[in-house]
Amino acid sequence: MQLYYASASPFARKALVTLHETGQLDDVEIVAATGTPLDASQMPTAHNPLGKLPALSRPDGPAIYDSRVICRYLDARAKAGLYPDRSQWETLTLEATADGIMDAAVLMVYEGRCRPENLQSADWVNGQWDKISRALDAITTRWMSHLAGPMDMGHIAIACALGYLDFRHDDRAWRKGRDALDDWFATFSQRDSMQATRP
Ligand SMILES: N[C@@H](CCC(=O)N[C@@H](CS)C(=O)NCC(=O)O)C(=O)O
Repeated sequence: MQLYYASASPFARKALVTLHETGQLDDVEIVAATGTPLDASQMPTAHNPLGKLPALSRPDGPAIYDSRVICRYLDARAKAGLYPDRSQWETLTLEATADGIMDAAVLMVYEGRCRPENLQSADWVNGQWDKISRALDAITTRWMSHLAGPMDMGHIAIACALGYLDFRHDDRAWRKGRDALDDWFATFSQRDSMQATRP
């Protein structure tokens, strides 16, 4: 298999952390790719027509994409149990929350990087941050007991989302007033899979 990957992509990191955690690293070649909505020339568009990372090519079927699909596939392939039956909908909702944080955080970066300065909107960027902020508050009020339980895909996704906030939006100080989430992230970040995939 080949994983199309960029170390700065939190979505690609989700896939790579999942490979680490499920013991499948040796089954995959990591292929570096890069791009933005303005330039897909170095993106694996033959494998993902959307021109986004990650994408995974497989010997036993067509390439698959979207980190949620790839992580679910890798979990099923290794029978790793990262989407436990007893909490399937919670796990998927937590993963969706993390992906939404990443989407908003990536759009904030693209606004500054891909749009001409005179067309950039501070209100729009702040609106993206408001989504992130509400999601972080929801995690601290609703999801800490889930995060305290056995690791599932929700844990991996949230950790990759928080890692991206540190990487790209450190100035927004997401930890302020969210001590429990900060503590959880500090502990989760010690895992080999997280250390090996730091952006
Ligand atoms: N929903 C997708 C989002 C993937 C995504 O947005 N990846 C970014 C990198 S962080 C990308 O490839 N951006 C290029 C673009 O939007 O053209 C997933 O979960 O894989």
